[in-house]
Amino acid sequence: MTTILILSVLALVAIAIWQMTKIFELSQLKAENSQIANDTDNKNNGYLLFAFMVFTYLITIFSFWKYSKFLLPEASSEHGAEYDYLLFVSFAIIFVVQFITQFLLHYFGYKYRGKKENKALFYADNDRLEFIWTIIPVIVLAGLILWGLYTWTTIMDVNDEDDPLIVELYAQQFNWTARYGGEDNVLGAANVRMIDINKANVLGLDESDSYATDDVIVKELHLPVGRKINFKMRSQDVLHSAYMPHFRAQMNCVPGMTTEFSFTPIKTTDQIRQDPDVIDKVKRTNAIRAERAAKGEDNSDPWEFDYILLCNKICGKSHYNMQMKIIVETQEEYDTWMAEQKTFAETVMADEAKPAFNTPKGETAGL
Ligand SMILES: [Cu+2]
Repeated sequence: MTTILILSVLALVAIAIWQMTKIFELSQLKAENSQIANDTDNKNNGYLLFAFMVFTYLITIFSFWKYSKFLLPEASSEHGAEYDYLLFVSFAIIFVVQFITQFLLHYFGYKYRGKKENKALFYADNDRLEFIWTIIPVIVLAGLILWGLYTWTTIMDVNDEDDPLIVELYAQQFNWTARYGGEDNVLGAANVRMIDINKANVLGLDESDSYATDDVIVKELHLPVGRKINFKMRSQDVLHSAYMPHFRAQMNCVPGMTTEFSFTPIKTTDQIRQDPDVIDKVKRTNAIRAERAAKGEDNSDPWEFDYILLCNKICGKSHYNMQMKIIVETQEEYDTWMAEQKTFAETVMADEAKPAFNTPKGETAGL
């Protein structure tokens, strides 16, 4: 409310000054009152053009200096490095080209500003120039697109080579559930039509399918480092998007179909926590949280970095909070954790009173 008041006062003051200047101009009858720009006007505009260019360059440098820290840390998946390199090269080209073209645009605007004695030259076209400024972008863009397509097809080649771990990511408004294939690494059949809330069969697993009995349903995703993971995504209600930024992975979750994405995590959670960028981010976040704690506000307990699965499609009003923790650990740690989890047979199929999924330690199950 105060902001609106201040803004209205500022607007009124600006209008008052403008009106007073008008009155002042009208009272100066002898002053030149031409609407046609003279040499001085053109020169001033030329200088302003230069000033604007310097402003854009300075704000670019400022943004790099101030906001680079918000970029993601180094990729934690095998394909991530190439993805990042492609993005870096694209940005570098855009940056260099815009730096040069902005300079030329503003410099020529200044150099050929209006002058009384100047006459415009009639210059219809120049085939060679047009050829040059067409062929250079064509070559650069074709290179980037071909490289991008090659990277895309390599990343999106989801296959069963190298014994991948199969994990289902199940999206619904507004939470994620993950399912492992169990001992046989094969997911049992499932369909939204078979969801049985009374039995807490929340993923709609087919109880008669033998592959489903050893499936493990969890609310915290654990991945063994160095092993290829093949994700199979399903959605219960609307379009969601499984987004794992630190692994440079994203795939839409579409109701009625299964989508796939595959990657190999290369850094454990413990390792990424040692990354200088991550240490810095944790420090900054905890400084803010300490301030909040001092004021007695919420969200003030110290934060520890964790990989995260987010929803990246605006799927409803609690979309912002649709997330699941990801823990990347050694094969041994993963095996120990998996051994503690209950299978689908041990939960839903054995006892109707128990929930059909495992909950992280210290949390109680709820639907
Ligand atoms: Cu969502």
